[in-house]
This record gives sequence, structure tokens and C-alpha cells, in this order.
Amino acid sequence: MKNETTALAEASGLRTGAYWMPFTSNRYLKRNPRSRVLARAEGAYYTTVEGKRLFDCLSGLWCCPLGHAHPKIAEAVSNQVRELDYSPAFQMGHPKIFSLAERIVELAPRGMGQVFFANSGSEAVDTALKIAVAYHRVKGEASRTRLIGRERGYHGVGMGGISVGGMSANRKMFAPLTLLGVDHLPHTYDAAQMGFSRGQPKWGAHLADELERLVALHDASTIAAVIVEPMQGSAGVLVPPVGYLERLRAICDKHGILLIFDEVITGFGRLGQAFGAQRFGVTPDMITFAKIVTNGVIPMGGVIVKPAIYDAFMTGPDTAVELFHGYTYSGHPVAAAAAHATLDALRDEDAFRRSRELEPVLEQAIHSLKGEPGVADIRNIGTAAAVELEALPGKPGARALKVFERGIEEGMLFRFTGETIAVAPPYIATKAEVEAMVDKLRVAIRAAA
Ligand code: PXG
Ligand code: PLP
Repeated sequence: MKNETTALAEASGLRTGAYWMPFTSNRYLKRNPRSRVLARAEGAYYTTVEGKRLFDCLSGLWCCPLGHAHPKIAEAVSNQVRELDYSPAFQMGHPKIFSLAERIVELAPRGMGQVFFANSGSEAVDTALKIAVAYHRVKGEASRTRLIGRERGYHGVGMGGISVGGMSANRKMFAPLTLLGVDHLPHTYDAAQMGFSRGQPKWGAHLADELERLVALHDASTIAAVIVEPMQGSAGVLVPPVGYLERLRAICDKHGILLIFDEVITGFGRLGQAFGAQRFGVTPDMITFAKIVTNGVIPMGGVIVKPAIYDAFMTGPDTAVELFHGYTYSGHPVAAAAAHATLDALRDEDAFRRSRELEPVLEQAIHSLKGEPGVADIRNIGTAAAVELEALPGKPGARALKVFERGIEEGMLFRFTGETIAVAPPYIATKAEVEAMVDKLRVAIRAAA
């Protein structure tokens, strides 16, 4: 293993040109990569190539709540590489993926039955959308092809995901590639009604009735599915109003529309329960997941479906392929091993309970930032929170960037997008660490004023 000095020497000669970085201001970062290149990680902390230690305020990108270099996950991955490193995904299987599917169904809300594996949230979403449209077709309702997403939604970057997604920056460049026959529900955020609310806002359930308007406009016979994040993560922790998801569920039931919860962020304990579905007491027809299923160690995603959906495909001769869909790495053995070890650790470390215990700590701390310069709103649920900042006049995004950069100086790796700072600390974080994170955020916000 390299020591920090070697890593630093390498970093100073860092050649950054060939790597086109995702969702990154490439030119800005490459001009000054200081503190932007991570060398190692352990527990709730990263270390940069310069040797600076950073608290992992967003659990990686929402995906590493058990902390880094988890010994049991590392061991499981390393053993699996030697035991069975790859197994063809089509017409073949391996023991760990069958048992993993069983375990995920066990964790899911009652009434779910099967799991289809992919390698990311984006693939999971595109898979769910394809299953939705194909399901209606195998049921003899081939006219049900329309997909309904929501404004400000994020469903990854696949062609399906950007189509049902509701972030204009992610869509506008690719507009000709987005699916036809997609419509969007309004988002549920209204600063005047729910500014600085803690947990679920009381106002806004009626916005689910907009689905009735879309049904009236397009007719139910053309609509396959509605996809929403139970809590909108990427948009900056937009929490569903009390009663909203229940109403969406009821309207979908009334019209034979499938309801898909995109739980790529909310799955596996971020809201204190296995899934957001359980936290909110609403069971969708499909759940997409990724990220935390392997603690971020190996890519994996998937779709959990109700048995009625799976069963609808199981017709015709039993030698026929029922669903013409899958990825080379669907159910990858190393990812499956990482997922088993992650589920073991979530159980053995009582991680969902820890997430629940941190929720009031984070809530209390984060709302103490109200009144700090430029703080426009604060929202939280589970171990997720966002602070929305007022834009500096004529400089969109500049204030959040300043907060981010000052955060690094303070030993905190915050996540910024647009005017928002999001935090989602690891479940293994202590109360003191969560409070320190918010204290440093206060310092950074003041410095950026
Ligand atoms: N659905 C949801 C709800 C997501 O949050 C995806 C799909 C796509 O997953 P993949 O694995 O293809 O990236 C996501 C991903 C952020 C951030 O900072 C959020 C995501 C990814 C990276 C950063 O909010 N969400
Ligand atoms: N492109 C080509 C040329 C391929 O052969 C394949 C898979 O065989 C893919 C794309 C899809 O790759 P994946 O299955 O990893 O999504």
C-alpha cells in the first residue's frame, strides 16, 4: 500500500486531461484538483491524496452508510473473486443471487415477490419502465404505454430515466432522445407552505389529485405506470406531504396504473426502515433500488416486483424466454457477495435502528442553521437533510460552491448541486459527528455570505 507521501507526489504530477468526469465542472476541477482527489477511505472518513481527512457527509453519493473498508464486505468480495468471479447472467445462475433475491423480498414490504437485477439505479429504472409497458401488453392491454414521472424527479441518466425525470438540465440537451408519451405530475414543493418543515410537510396531499387530471386528459387506457421517488433525493430532499403517496396509490389502483417507487436513495434504511414504502406505509407495485444494497462497494441495482407482475409473464411454452431484457452483469456474483455481506452488516449492526436514532439528532442540528446568512430553506427526513441557499446575485451556484470548498477546509465533504447542500451521514456516524458536521456547515455558510 502506498504511503501518503507517495500518493501526494503522484498527485502533484496528476494528469487529469483524459478523464471526462461525470456531472462535474471538469475545467474548474482540473485547474485546481487540490483536495478533490481521494486516496483512501475508512469508516466515515475519506483521506485525500494530500493526506486531508474528510468526514463523509453524504455517505459517498448516498451509498455507503456502513462506512468504508468494512472488513466483512471486503472479505466477502475478496473471497468471491477467488470462488466464482463471473457467472453468465443468461440461462445460468449461481447460489448467492437466488438467495439474495429471497433476502431482498424479505426486507421489502409484504406483497412483493421477485427481483430483477441490474447494475445501477439508472438501469434499474429503465428496467422497471420496460417491465411496466411489457406487463400491460402481456395482459392484453397493449394501449397502456404512457409513463408518468414528476417534476424535479431524478431517475438516473438512461433514456427512460431522463424521460420520466423532471430536471430540465438533465433533459434539455437530449430532448430528441427522450421517450414520447411521457407526462409529469407537479412536484410537491412550495416554500411558502412548507418552508423549514421538519419531516413530512402537512400541506400538499392534494397535489396527488393532479394524477386524476392526467388520467382525464390521456385516458387511463393509455397509461402504464407512474414513477416517483418516495422522497426526492437529488432535488434536495423534497419530502412527500402527509397523505400524498397514499392518494397516488389510490388513484393508480382506481385506474389500473402501476405505481413504481424509485428507492435508489431511500432503500435500505435511509428513512429508518428498509424501504420508504414501509416508512410511509404505502406499497407500490415495483421498487427500484441500487446504491446501499452493496454499501456502494460493487455496483448493483434492481427492481422488486409484485408476484402478479412476474406471473403475468410466465405464460406460453416453458422453454420460451419470458422477458427479453437483461445485462451482462445482472446478478454479478461479486456484487451478490457484497450485497449479502451488506445485508448481514445492516442486520448485525442494527443499522436501521441507528439511522432512526440519528434522525432527531440530524433534525435538531440542521434546523439550527435557520437564520444563518443566505439560508433559504431547510428540509429533512430520516438521515437525509438539505439546506437551500439563496443564490448570490448574478452568480448561480457560486454560494454553494463556496460552502463546499470551505467545508473541505473544515474537514467535511459536503455535496452541492445548484443552490443546495445535501447531507446524508453514514448510519455508523455518532451523534457528536453529526453535530460537528452541522457546526462546520455553519462555519462554511457564514464564510460564503
Ligand atoms: N433513481 C434515483 C431516485 C436516484 O437518486 C438514480 C435513479 C440513478 O442511479 P445511478 O446508480 O445510475 O446513478 C439515482 C441516483 C446526488 C446524487 O448527489 C444522486 C444520485 C446519484 C449521484 C448523485 O443527489 N442518484
Ligand atoms: N454493446 C455491445 C456491442 C454488446 O455486445 C453488449 C452486450 O453483449 C452491450 C453493448 C451491452 O452490454 P451490457 O450487457 O454490459 O449492458
